Amino acid sequence: TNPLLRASLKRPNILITGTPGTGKTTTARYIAEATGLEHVSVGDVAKEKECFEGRDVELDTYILDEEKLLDHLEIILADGGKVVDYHSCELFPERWFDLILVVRATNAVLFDRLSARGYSARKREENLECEIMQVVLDEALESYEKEIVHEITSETEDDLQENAQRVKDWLTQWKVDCRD
Ligand code: DAT
Repeated sequence: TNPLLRASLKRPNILITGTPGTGKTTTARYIAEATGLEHVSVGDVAKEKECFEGRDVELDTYILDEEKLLDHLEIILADGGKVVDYHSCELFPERWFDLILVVRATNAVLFDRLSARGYSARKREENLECEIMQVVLDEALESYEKEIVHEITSETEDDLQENAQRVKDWLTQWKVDCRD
């Protein structure tokens, strides 16, 4: 397609991903507020549109109807300008996103947050291991161009401001690049 047309019609979509508890939702909300982009919680869309096939009792999670979820998301993301948050990233088509932020957390921070959430010991351990093994980061690097994948942290108010500023700067550059 004509890049000029694309630039004038489309805004970028940004994916905020990471292990549960790392700070995706907090970061995505803050970035949306700071940039004027719209926050889309994939978990909320899945719930609203009932994209579940059942419940995994052992893992204490829902079983996702991926196809149904992706169909709904495709429509939501079509016009761009969305800040999407989800704890996984390999299920989405690569073309959907222009920037991928992987939120990382230290073991101690994540342990406290997951405990505060009332996660079972098993679920907490699984998520801690996921973070230690950098599962989501590797997933992102395998699913998207390395150049658009960035690690960030979200522990303090300063982090939120800094991350939002980075995205604002990135958006400015993105618009310039689209004009070229
Ligand atoms: P996620 O969406 O990745 O599961 P979250 O955004 O709900 O994580 O954050 C988990 C907890 O950590 C929540 O109590 C808010 C807190 N938190 C996240 N980022 C923070 C930050 N930059 N400063 C202070 N608290 C933060």
